[in-house]
Amino acid sequence: MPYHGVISRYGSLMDLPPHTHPVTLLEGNTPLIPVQRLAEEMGGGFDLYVKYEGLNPTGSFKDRGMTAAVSEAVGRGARAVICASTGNTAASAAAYAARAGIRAVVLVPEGKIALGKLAGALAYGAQVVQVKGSFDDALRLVVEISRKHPLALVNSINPYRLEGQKTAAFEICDTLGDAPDWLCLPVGNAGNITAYWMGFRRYNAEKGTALPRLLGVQAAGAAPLVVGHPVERPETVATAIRIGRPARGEQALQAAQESGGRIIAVSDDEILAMQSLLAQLEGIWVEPASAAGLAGLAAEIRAGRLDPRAKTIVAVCTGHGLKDPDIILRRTPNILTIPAELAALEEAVLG
Ligand code: AN7
Repeated sequence: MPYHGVISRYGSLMDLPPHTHPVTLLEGNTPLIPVQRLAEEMGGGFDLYVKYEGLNPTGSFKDRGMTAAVSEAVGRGARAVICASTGNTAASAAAYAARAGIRAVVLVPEGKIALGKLAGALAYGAQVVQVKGSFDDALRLVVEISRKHPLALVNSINPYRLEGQKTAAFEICDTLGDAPDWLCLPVGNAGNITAYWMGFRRYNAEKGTALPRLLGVQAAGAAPLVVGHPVERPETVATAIRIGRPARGEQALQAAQESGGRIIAVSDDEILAMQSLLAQLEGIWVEPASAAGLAGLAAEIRAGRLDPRAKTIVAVCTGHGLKDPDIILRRTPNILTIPAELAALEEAVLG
């Protein structure tokens, strides 16, 4: 059967109102890639998979939630959507608004958004507004303006975003035949971990699949759910999750706890080391934030905190490496340049 996106595939398990008018870019249906060399590198003894969400139409998992939020908004006659974003939500909202023929306004923290995301939002024709402040400031502003004016808010405060994003849990269960023992993923505004837990619980109720333990991973400089209070000046190389006041923080903590899992923090160095390891060992290039789930898993294993009965582990890699090319180029200062001569090439390659 031809594939028509997550609403078409899983709509019967999504709580969307009857007026919903599907707007899709055929998002979802992303690969669950076995990464056994990486598993061995971490110590082995389990099957490890990457749910590669960077292969969605705009390069991140946000497209699953955006198809749902924009479809609902368009169905009730919205002519414009608005969001605050560290980048990926902005690009996704811009693309789905374009697809629907409506306007998109995106607020981003000035100077703190990766190049591929900013370029994406502009390419899809959104009005991009930079805020002198953090993502948290931008979110406060879009909540305020959307209360006063007919601008449909498509941040993950919007419940339909979670309805869309929970389909990734369905796909994982459908591919594996059951839920994994652990699911590891990055946590920023905490919508995605909340949505996954909704999805796994729904499949558990509908189909009797198991419930995984959730390992949510924040960046150490932006870890409000680990330190237990909002972080006023979040800072991390993983700009996607540079968030100090997560909108769904309480639900995320509850999901982690209910699942028998936890939310932890890893350093920027651990995130960047994992980004390189995944790319160079498995050929999967993800943006820094997307390596946080795996970096957290590696840290738990090193500390001897991983339940040895865990046999199947899925790490969600939320965004494509192409979103943030700068981070790689900045870490690679000297690329060899040679004259266009065979002798020079031989010298360079063969030593
Ligand atoms: C690659 O785009 O918040 O915990 O505004 O882009 O559901 O927020 C992005 C978040 C993980 C965290 N990985 O997900 C935004 C935004 C990537 C991301 C997250 C984000 P949530």
